[in-house]
Amino acid sequence: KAMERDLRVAIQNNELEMYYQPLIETHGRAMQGVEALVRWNRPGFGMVPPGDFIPLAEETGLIIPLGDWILRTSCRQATEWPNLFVAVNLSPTQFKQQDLIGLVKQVLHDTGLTPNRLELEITEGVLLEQTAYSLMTLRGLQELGVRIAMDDFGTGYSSLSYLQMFAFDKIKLDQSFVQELGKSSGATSIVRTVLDLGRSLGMVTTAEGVETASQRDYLTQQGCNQMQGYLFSRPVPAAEIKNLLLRTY
Ligand code: G
Ligand code: G
Ligand code: MN
Ligand code: NA
Repeated sequence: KAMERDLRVAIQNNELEMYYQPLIETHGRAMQGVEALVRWNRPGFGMVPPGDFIPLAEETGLIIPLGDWILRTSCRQATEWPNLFVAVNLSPTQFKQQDLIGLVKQVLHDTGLTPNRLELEITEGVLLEQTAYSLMTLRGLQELGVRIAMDDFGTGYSSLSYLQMFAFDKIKLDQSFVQELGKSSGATSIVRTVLDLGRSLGMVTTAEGVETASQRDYLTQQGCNQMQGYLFSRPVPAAEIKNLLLRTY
């Protein structure tokens, strides 16, 4: 397929770029970290969203070199923002790749990023099979000093049992619940309950997809630790993060 060929070339030719979206600490309303989100400026096509090419990269195995590039680039760029952490998404194939722990260790060493400034985001789909192996991998990453976030929390099938089994450092409440706040009492209860649950398990809670001041205010009132969404900032190129650091939210 043409897209597969082009993606292969793109990884070699630097057509990919990392964008970063601020994560805001609720009380101080200051940027505490960023989520790294990959973009592909495909010649002749313009910006291709990751939802279109990450699945292709997963199917073709290109996710391994692509994921390596994403992790390295994100860690290197994060060293320019001394007080921020960087959160990098790991796809299922990346999570299961040979010696992921060795790769993360090597990238931290090569870039000089302190381990406690790296967060890895995984979805529960990653954990569905090979539970023993997944547990070992998660523990090994945490032993490096890296934090693990459960992404898109609430959208999968077995979220609660995974929370019991795996000691995540953070849960990221999926944006679908945040966007229903104030519209459906069910979603409002779910948000409150997930935040309580995260807190009682000693996990940091983050809400994604915050778009309105009333969503922000409800999440603040419910003790959500961090927020992310268009209300604060869209994902931006690396060069723009320094300007956003001076802003209040
Ligand atoms: O950036 P955007 O909101 O369009 O991302 C769409 C989807 O692509 C999300 O599910 C996101 O997790 C995924 N995605 C974005 N960037 C990366 C990345 O660097 N690595 C992986 N594995 N997935 C990513
Ligand atoms: O699946 P994951 O959570 O990794 O991906 C985050 C996705 O959510 C990215 O595609 C990002 O661009 C998108 N996103 C971030 N903030 C908002 C928001 O406020 N509203 C919406 N609709 N999408 C958002
Ligand atoms: Mn994510
Ligand atoms: Na998410």
